[in-house]
Amino acid sequence: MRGYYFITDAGLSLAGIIIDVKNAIQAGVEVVQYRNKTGTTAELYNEAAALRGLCKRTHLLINDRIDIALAVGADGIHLGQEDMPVREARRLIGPKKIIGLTVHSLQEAKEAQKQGVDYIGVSPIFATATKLDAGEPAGVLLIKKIKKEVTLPLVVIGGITLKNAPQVIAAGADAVCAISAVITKKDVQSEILKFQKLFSF
Ligand code: 3NM
Repeated sequence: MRGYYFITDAGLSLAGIIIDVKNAIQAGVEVVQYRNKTGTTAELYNEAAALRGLCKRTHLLINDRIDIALAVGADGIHLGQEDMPVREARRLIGPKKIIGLTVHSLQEAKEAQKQGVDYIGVSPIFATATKLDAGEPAGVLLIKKIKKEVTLPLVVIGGITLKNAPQVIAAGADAVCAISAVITKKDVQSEILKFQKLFSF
């Protein structure tokens, strides 16, 4: 898992999530995560099914909702600490699917590795207005600490911009997610490509 990691956000998007995802695929992202915390199950299913149709060679992950992931044949799920326990998620989704887990500390990162997740999300690195309950920013030090002791790919999130991305990559991030820094811009594809360049694509 490397480069820019895309997460949908219908509330912040200028163009809508379908157009955003098309742009992200054009920019060569490896992963699209469908995240919708407010929609009905029917809306989630319909949107996720549409994204499945678009993400042919791009991994489609679903935030939190294992039922939606199974229903649309997604490539995996992304869980938070308050979501389904990893061992149950693994049992439901099967051994071949991707499971990502958000962690906020070195302890949680080590625990995630023991539980057999495929990558971890480290968050929030900087202050963010996109997720109101994100908690206190951890700073780049947490990335460095986790990188030393955990071998899983690290996806970092929370207040990432083109300006601060070089320091998070230098600290050990394998992938970066920046939501507001990208989808509030007119040309989403070119913004993502600027992030991709930081990984020397
Ligand atoms: N999860 P932006 S922060 C979806 O801390 C999400 O777990 C977070 O948006 C966490 O790039 C976040 O605009 C939003 O700061 C990140």
